[in-house]
Amino acid sequence: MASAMFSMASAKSFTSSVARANYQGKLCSANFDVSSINHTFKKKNVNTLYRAQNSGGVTMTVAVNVSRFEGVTMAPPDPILGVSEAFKADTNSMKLNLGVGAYRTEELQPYVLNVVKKAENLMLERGDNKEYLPIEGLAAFNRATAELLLGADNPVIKQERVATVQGLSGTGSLRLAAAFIQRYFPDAKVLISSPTWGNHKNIFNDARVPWSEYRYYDPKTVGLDFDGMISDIKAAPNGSFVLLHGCAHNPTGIDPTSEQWEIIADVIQEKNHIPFFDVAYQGFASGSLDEDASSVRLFVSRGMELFVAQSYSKNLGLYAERIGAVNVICSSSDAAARVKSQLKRLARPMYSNPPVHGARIVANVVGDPALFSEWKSEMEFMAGRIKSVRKRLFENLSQKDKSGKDWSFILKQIGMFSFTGLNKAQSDNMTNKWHVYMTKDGRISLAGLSLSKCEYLADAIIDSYHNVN
Ligand code: KET
Repeated sequence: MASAMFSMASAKSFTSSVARANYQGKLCSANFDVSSINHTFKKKNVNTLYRAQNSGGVTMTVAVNVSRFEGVTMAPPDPILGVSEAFKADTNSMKLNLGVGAYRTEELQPYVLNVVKKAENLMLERGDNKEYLPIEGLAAFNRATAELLLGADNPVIKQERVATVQGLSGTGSLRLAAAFIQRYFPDAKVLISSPTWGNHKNIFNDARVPWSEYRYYDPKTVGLDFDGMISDIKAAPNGSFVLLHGCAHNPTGIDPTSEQWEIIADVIQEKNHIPFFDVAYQGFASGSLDEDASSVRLFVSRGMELFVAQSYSKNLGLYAERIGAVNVICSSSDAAARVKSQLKRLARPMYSNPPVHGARIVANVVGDPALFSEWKSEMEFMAGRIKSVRKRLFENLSQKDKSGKDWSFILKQIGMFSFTGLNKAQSDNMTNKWHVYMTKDGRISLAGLSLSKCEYLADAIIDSYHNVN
């Protein structure tokens, strides 16, 4: 017992005794020598108070400094965001952070888009206020985000069949949709790809939505296990939710072809499943906003009802603004109105209403033709830089690795990441020996790599691949 506190001034005169402590919810006895006690009498420090009858006829009140949180275990570091924490603590000058999917410049510095700065200046000039937003978010943002996703001319927008609610970026939007599923489809499960972005499982677990996996990645071909995917989606109970990455699948960087998307849509329709798209990289896969939304638009054009969670972390670099949206495309405007009302009802006790700053930035950029076209060029530039380091890494690996291993899978993958195929021990070697920080599933973020570091990274990968089992 490290310390104990007496709650009454006269306690100083006590010299002995037995205190009772409430430890992990149970009463237990503890013997201690009062002379060793830290005499702290401030009431605010007292967290466990007991009145003990002293045999000498004096009543004392003893406080024992045992935390109520003894039963709380230490959570492991987050598999993705924890990597950045470890990176910060490393003092080696060669260190590289390829963990989190966050865009860096060629100088490996964070990047604030010019269009974001321009939009922020406009907001300052206008003197926009900081009043609460409505629960569903900023109307101009909700309109802009649905149009960006579906295309401004999409009939479902004109027919008011889209329930859009501003969310706390991609994660918060997924979480809100998961809460909706839990409330209105309590018997349904969600199918998620194997592998997937690490946080998907946490989101559905916390929302108490059961999930299972469908095959997606085939390590033998380092490509899509399309047959496995289709048969797992077919085998799931009718009316399941199928979580799909709209583009730039994380972590594999492998997307279905447009022919394969058609077949996936066929099977989902046959099974009466509900597609649930996670669109976190629109514009980042191909450099084109429209092309990267084509998977979602295909399902919509077939008249299906579906969920889409959107994020502006990557494509507008608004990571810390937490701006995104949930869109539910419904078969009637009446259903959309009801769904929206219930999404609002779920949001209100969770976070009340969303933050305004990022929403205004998106609305300003998308709503102004000049800023919109500048954004597209900046996005193309960012996507282009990632493609150029992807190519350079492939060239360095192919030149340096004399084993004849085919590294061309790196060129076939798209988006921010490369799924290297390195296992956990090999990924540990990348970090421990080479100071290359990455997730333990073998994913590297090419958005955190510069052309000048490709050679060093190739050496690290070759060493880890060939010398570690
Ligand atoms: N979906 C996917 C597929 C995704 O990769 C991310 C983020 C998100 C949603 C959520 O992003 P948000 O900032 O909440 O809009 N992925 C990167 C960052 C993270 O793990 O939070 C990553 O994989 O590195």
